This record gives sequence, structure tokens and C-alpha cells, in this order.
Amino acid sequence: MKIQSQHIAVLGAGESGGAAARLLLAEGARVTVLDSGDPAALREKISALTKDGAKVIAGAPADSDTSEYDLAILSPGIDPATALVQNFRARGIPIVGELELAFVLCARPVIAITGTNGKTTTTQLIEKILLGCGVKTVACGNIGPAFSGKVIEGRAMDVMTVEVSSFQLEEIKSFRPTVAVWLGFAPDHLDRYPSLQSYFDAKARIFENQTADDWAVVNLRDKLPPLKARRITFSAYERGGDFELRDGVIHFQGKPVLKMSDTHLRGSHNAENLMATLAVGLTRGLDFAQMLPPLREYRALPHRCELIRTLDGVDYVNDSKATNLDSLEKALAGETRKVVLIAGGKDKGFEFDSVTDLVAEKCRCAVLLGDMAERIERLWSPRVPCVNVGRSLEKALHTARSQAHGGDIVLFSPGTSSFDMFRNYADRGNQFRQLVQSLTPKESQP
Ligand code: UMA
Repeated sequence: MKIQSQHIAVLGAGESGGAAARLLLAEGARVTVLDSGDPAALREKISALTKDGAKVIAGAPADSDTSEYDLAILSPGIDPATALVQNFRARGIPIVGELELAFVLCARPVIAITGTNGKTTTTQLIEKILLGCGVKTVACGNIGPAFSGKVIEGRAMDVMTVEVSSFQLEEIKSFRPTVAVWLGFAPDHLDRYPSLQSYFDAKARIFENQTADDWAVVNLRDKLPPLKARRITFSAYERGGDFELRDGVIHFQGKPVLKMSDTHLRGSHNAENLMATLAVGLTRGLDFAQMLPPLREYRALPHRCELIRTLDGVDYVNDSKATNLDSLEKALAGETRKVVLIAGGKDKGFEFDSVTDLVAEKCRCAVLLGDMAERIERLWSPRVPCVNVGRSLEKALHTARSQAHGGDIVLFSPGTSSFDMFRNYADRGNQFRQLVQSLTPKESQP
């Protein structure tokens, strides 16, 4: 990939585009960043990029640009079907993804982690055990910061730990992870992919360039294409993998390795995240004795089945990261107490009917909000008592509280994305946490 003194377009001025632009400038390219977004909203990004030496084209002109470029770098957050991208495709300008650019310029071995859920937790766990065992690495990619933002620093690392989404994998060419972790697959992003298969195919590209010298750490339950890399398999739900979960204890090839109760993580989905992490350590020649102490210390990130508070005998749990049904299912499956569920949000192209049985089994009632509230209520009622609170998270919390009995759990696990009412899932989770923390105990109420 020729960079020096080339004129390179960067599509998107967000986290990936900004990092790619700065990396290309450092590598001696002439850079033009194009972003269709509102120039006023992009003002700060535009001035920072301009100060760094890039030209920026923002707003409608970005979609009808006619300049000459040697190459274009595409941000994963941009759907390739948009006018901005089509305008480059139509002119035959070669396009690669930000992940491909970073991989080629970093030229260090990559451990890549993908999967519909668990990517961020597992990326953090892998970084933690590698650093804990003296392996030089840094976590980046979909987790943020963008891989491109860690390329210069990465050249001094032993290995890069990179969270990759299906979006990032769409535009790879030579990307070849020395270890590819496949955590699991479930419906998601159907507002960007025409079918489940096309979403799966994009994700499966993580294996595309691997050879027999590489490793694939994969979920036993998923039917994957034939793999060239050496496999290590895991499952918390099925037997027969290299890693299994038996009575809350992770086993490797039949031998007990780690008790879940010795960690700060809950649920079978986190058992799988831990299994995948241990498998990656094995590919690096680490032994369990070295890996276990850092794993026992790790605390889950916010918004992932995060216990916020216990009030009047009710646990309030923030699972705002549940931006698809698989994540909602995993949050419910682990619960033994009655759940008052708060769910709903943006329409991402899938229906909530696949979880109706589980919700009916686990939930005392469901409080529904956002764009999908009416549709979910039509699907779940009358098997699940539902209350539609429209677009008020505060009303949702107070309604849930009024329905909860002592010993219950109020679980905020929306099951879809947040962009109908919030900036992102973290904003949604933070608002929920603040509302819960502002509740007053019942006995002190007049
Ligand atoms: N844009 C255009 N024209 C268009 C459409 C968009 O110019 O037609 C512009 C937007 O105005 C915006 C930019 O493109 O300025 C996209 O910026 P962005 O921050 O939304 O996207 P990226 O910089 O590509 O961020 C991506 C990930 N976001 C998505 O894939 C949607 C970030 O993960 C990731 O941290 C970042 O790369 C760094 O690698 C976020 C995410 O939601 C957390 N990821 C999805 C997920 O986890 O489900 C995949």
C-alpha cells in the first residue's frame, strides 16, 4: 500500500477517520477528509484536522466531490451504500477500510476479537492477561481508540489486541490475525445488512487470510466455514469443546481451571469470554497459573449487567449495552429471581418475538419504551404484562419500581440500540444509573 506523497481520501471524520487521517499525515501522505455531516456540528473536528495538515470537505459537497485520489480509506461507521462511498466507487477509486490501513502500517501480529456480543469485555480481558504476563500489547479497534490511533505506539508492541466489528471486516484485503477469536453469532445490525447471512459473511472474513500457522479460538456452537488455522473451541452450554463450563467451573480438556465465583464476572456469557481469553493465552505459550491472577481481578465495564443499587430489597441492574436480543437473552437466562424488565429502543430491523418465551418465563412484567414499544407490546401481550411508557426513561424506572416485589430485580436490558432517544448506549446507561441513584427509599417517602 503506497502512502508517501500519495493523495489519500479519508471517508468520515469520526473516531476512525480522524485517527486514520493523522496516521496518514505522519506517514507523509497528502490527506483530504470528507464527511457528509453538518459542518457546524463538525466544527471542532474540522479545525483540529486542518491544524494537523489535512484538507476537510464537510456537508453536501463531500457527497459530490470530484477531486482525484490515489486511495480512499473508509470508516467502518459509514454504510458503503451511502452517496459518499458510492461517489468514490463510481469513479473507480480504490477503497480499503481503516482496519486494513492500520494492519498494514502497524506490521505487528494481531489478536483480533469479533462476535455479536462480548467483544469489548474479552478484548479487555486479553489485554489484561497479556500485560499481567509481561507481553507488550495495547487494546484498540471497535472498543476505541481506533486501531489507526495506536499504530505508531503499536510498532513497539509484541502483539496488538484488536476488537473488530463486522463493519471493520467489510473492507479488508490482507488483514490476517495471528489469532482470530469468534465469540458467537446472533442477529444484529439488520438495519445495515440485507440479511443475516451477509452479516455472518462479513464477520467470517476474520478467518479469510489465516494459514495453518495461525489460531482460531471459536465458539463450539457456531457452524463456521472450513478453517485453515489451528482451532481451540469453547462453550458454556455444550460439552465436547476444549473449554467447558461444569457447575460454575471452567474446565480445559477435562481438568478444572477457574471457578466463576473466584472472578467478578457473572453469567454463562462471561464464562465464555473467560474461556476465549484463556485460549488466547495458551496460543501465546502462557500457562494457567500466570493467567488466573489478572483474570480474578478484572471487573466488568459499566452497562454490562452492572448492579447499580439495591433499594427496598430490589436490585437495579443496568445492562444498557444490550443492543441486540442475544444480549438481552443472556442477561435474562442467568437470572433466578423474578425480573421486572425495561426494554425497547430503536428499530434495528428485527422483531422481539424470538425472546417472548424467555421473557414470559422470567419476567413479572415488561416496561417498554422508545420506537419499538408498541410493536414489542403487540408481540408479548398478553403472555407478558406490558406497560408502554412512550419515550420517558424516568417514567419507565418509576413504573418498574411500582411493579417490583422485594427480592425482584429491575433489569434495564433494552435489546436494541439507543439512538432513537439517546446519544449512544453509554448515555442511555448513565441516565438510567443517575435515575436509580436519585430514587428515595420507600420507608422515607411521606
Ligand atoms: N458519515 C459520512 N457520510 C455518511 C455517513 C456517515 O460522512 O454517509 C460520517 C459521519 O458524519 C461521522 C462518520 O462518518 O462523522 C462516522 O463516524 P463514527 O464515529 O460513527 O464511526 P467510526 O469512526 O467509523 O466509529 C467506528 C465504530 N462505530 C461504528 O462502527 C458505528 C466505533 O464503535 C469504533 O469505536 C470506532 O470505529 C473506532 O474503531 C462504536 C460502535 O457502535 C462504539 N460500533 C458498533 C458496535 O459496537 O455495535 C459496530
